Amino acid sequence: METVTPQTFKERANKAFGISIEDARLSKTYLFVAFIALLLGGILGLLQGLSRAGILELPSWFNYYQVLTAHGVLLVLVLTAFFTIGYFYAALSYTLGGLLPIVRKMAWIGFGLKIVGFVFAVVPILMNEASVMYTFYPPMAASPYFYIGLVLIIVGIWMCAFGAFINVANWRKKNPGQHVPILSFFATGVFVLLFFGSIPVAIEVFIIIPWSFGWTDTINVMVSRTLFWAFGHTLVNIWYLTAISAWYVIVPKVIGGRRWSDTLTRVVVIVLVIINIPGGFHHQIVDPGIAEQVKFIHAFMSLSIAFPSLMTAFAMFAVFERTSRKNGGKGLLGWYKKLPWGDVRFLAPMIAMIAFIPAGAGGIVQSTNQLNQVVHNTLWIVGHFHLTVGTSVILTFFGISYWLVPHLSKRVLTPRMNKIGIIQTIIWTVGMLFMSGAMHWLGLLGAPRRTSYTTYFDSETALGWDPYLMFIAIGGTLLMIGVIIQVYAVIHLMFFAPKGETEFPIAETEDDATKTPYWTEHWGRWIILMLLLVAMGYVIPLVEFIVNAPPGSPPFKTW
Ligand code: HEM
Ligand SMILES: [Cu+2]
Repeated sequence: METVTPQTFKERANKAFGISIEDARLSKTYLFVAFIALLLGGILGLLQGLSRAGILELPSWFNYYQVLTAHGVLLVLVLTAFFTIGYFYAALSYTLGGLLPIVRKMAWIGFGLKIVGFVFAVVPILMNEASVMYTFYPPMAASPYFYIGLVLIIVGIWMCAFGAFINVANWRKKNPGQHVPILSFFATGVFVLLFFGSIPVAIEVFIIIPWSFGWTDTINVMVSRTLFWAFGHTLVNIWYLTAISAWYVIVPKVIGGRRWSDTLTRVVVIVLVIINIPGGFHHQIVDPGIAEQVKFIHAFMSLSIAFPSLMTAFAMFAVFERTSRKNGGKGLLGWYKKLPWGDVRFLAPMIAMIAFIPAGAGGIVQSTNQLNQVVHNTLWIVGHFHLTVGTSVILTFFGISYWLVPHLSKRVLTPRMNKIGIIQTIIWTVGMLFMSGAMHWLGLLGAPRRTSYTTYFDSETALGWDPYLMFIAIGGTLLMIGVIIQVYAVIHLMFFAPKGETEFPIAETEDDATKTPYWTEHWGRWIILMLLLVAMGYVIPLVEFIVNAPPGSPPFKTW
């Protein structure tokens, strides 16, 4: 138990000298791994794009499905998890006056577990023993070591989640009656979702491991898929919550403005945490054995996410307009000229927000039963998530990296690096427009996802896809250039940029802001509500899958 005086001293020290060296090292290491994953995943993405366009033939020892599995694991698991943890741990350290030593230790143990788990998962992929994609749906069965790796990754993430809870709880005890600083509030929401959302996938993996070893004969396929998406869908909203934390808190500061309503911001976090998990069946709209009513509940819950999203859109544009007018912006729309378009810390998240408009609209399309039949398992879906996670989320992360990395490494963002960042953002945007646009269109033309290049015996329909597949190759090439520039920027800002202080940009609320009610801090309540909704969404279908179980399936190696 620390006494009060050294803590306040530490807090003051943090303000004066920035983040402590040890906390900075932790976050920097997490971010470094995230961007190496981007580099490797990007190379694999380009290989896929070229191979699907029929331009490149992959060797038999590293086939399309190995590449696809590794691309998915590296980008949606490694990159996002490591970035999220690196970013929020920096935020916890900065806003709560430093990490507790025990918390720092937990985050390092979590780091080690995740890296060891990753090695366990990747080796079977490289040996062609785990070409099951990142969704690893049974009855496809990988080498058991692949799943053991996943368990280690999950436990590693739990270490970080509990570390965050301990740090926040400690701060609250020392600051009774006060609101947790807003970024730490976001972090709490994210780690609550990470912890509860990964319980179902942990259960799934524990069912799969004995089956993949051959100790149990069969597996209940529907239970596995359902447990997977209870997690997978939550993961999506964890990225989303991480991205909007920067939109609400960082972007207003970067443009020289104030935050939108603190109450509204906290309500958005709470609502997302409560309503997110029971939406998973929108990934299983065409799956059999799920009552229509249950699918309807999930469709309703997924569409409800649109509500906080619209609140976010409203809040952001209000901040933009208000700040620009303060700086002399005139007319109905003329104020947009007063925004700092030449500042990569603004441009990248701004394009991310704009991309979220078509991305969210596509999501609403897919959650609709009839339209889902049209796009299910086509390249449309791939186009959709390259817009959501591959643009909205990732561009926000890129934008964060231009101040967070120099902040952590006590260096500065030079005008030259800023310009490189602007170029990177534009290349990424154009590349994604090509690639994701073509994918959406190809999906409507019936081109399947997760399928290596084939002309289906020169079928006319399949040959008709060829010109659009070229756009995937062109877009993919641009994106690869973008990846290289981005990784260069991060390495430069981490190790080579000129020394100096870089601020951690956190916007204040308006001076005349009304006081946020204290009930927003009652996390216990929100978690109980969340669990009630999870029960509403999942108890009936899971009981039905188990009570009326179809014959289970033995493991299959389909590749
Ligand atoms: C250089 C940039 C990138 C390129 C060229 C690229 C390209 C591709 C291609 C061609 C596919 C396979 C389509 C299929 O056969 O189904 C794919 C799948 C995928 N990509 Fe990317 N991508 C890139 C970046 C990203 C990023 C940044 C993310 C996420 C953060 C991402 C996440 C995914 C996921 C989750 C899949 C699906 C894997 C699966 O179906 O199992 N990609 N990508
Ligand atoms: Cu989802």
